This record gives sequence, structure tokens and C-alpha cells, in this order.
Amino acid sequence: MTAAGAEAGFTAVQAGKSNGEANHVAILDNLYGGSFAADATLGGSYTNGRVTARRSQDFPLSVGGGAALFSIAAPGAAAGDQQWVGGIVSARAVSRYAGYEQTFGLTDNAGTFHKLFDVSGTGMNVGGSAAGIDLAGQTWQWARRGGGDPYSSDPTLNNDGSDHMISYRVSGPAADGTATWLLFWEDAPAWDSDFDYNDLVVQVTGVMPLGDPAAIPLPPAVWTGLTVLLGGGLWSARHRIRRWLN
Ligand SMILES: [Ca+2]
Ligand SMILES: [Ca+2]
Repeated sequence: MTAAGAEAGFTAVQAGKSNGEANHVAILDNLYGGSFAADATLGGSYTNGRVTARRSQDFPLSVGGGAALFSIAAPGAAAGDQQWVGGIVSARAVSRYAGYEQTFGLTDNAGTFHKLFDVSGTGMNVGGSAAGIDLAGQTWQWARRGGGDPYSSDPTLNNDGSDHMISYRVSGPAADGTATWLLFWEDAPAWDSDFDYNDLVVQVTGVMPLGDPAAIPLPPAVWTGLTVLLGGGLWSARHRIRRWLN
């Protein structure tokens, strides 16, 4: 980890040990085109001159004396990528360089896992997506399942206490309340990991409903509605997200 990275609170991303695997720059190039290079003005970030993937902090100071909340609509410089809050969310698999099967979802604050999709394929040629998931007013952790051990965006929930997800904000928050993120996962336990964070990459797009107060966690009982929403509700939200995604 560089001194600058340590100061900014970034988990170090190591060079991969496996031949033929794409690193973060190659994954960004494939996803957005152009040639991404480190952006010297933003620690841990990359740009192709048109699109910038700005690294999220991993170990920030707590906000307001409590848990750091990472708002999809309004990320603060002091917020990390462990906890996420608010918005209507869509997500899709971008790449997979892993021996393990990969499943993506989230956990609520009761610790219950909600699967969003299984990942098919390998390398850059992968499938798996979910759209129009209403998480307005919710607080959650992203979660990776599949083969091997389960891992969370919150290191304190991981069996090895390590950070298994680093993230970049790719765009937004825009005037219409949208923002896009990339989540890069490491799926091996610390004792056996290269920590190159390319085992699973997921693109997340959030839309903050107009007037949403954000950052107000609701009781776990609210989560019982998630499955229903995944089943086909919120068509207006889905439409907004489809319009925004390319
Ligand atoms: Ca992290
Ligand atoms: Ca790895």
C-alpha cells in the first residue's frame, strides 16, 4: 500500500498471481472502452479521459459518531464502502476470474442474505443481473456467495476480518439522482488470497427517489417486501433505471 493510499483509507489491491487474468484497468477498458490509466489527482482512481472510476474509501472515519453510511445518491468523502443506504438499485455481473461459483446479493441488518443473481460464464463473458430493487430507506451490506466462504462489504462480518470488496464510483450522483458503482470482490480467505480483487466484478446503478430523506435505517421487518419487489413491482422505477443504463 502506498503512503497516499494508506492516508486515504484504501485497501491495497495487489497484482494478480494467476496468468491470463484481467486486472482492474483491463476490466475498465473492456467495460467502457478507451485506455484507462491512473488519475494522479484522485488516489486509487482511473480515467480514460471520458469516464473516471473513482475509488471509494475502505476504512474511513465514522460519520456522526455512528456507523459510516455510504449513500448511493450523495457519497461523502468520509463515508466508506462497508454500509450502503437508500435508493432503487440495479446490478449486473461485469466479469469473473475465479474457480469458485459466484452469487451476488446483499445482507440486511438482521444478517439475512437476499440473493440478487447467480453469475454464469467466466472472464468478461458473464451473465447475471437484477433490476428495480427498491432499497429506499434501507441500510445494507453487499454480499458475495457461491463457492468458498461468504463475504461481505463489511469486513467485520467476514470470517477472516479482511476487506473482500473494493469499489469505484463511476459516475454521479447526477442531477436526476443516479449514480453508478463497480464492486470488485476477492473470494479467497486471507491465508490463501492474492487480494487482486478480480474474482467477481459487479456494476451497480442506484436511483434515489425524489424526496427520499436517505440514511434512515428501518426495522428489519421492512425487508419482508424485498422478494415481492424482485418479482415484478415498481415498474416506474424499473423504467427509470432501464432508461439510465446503456
Ligand atoms: Ca472495502
Ligand atoms: Ca483473487
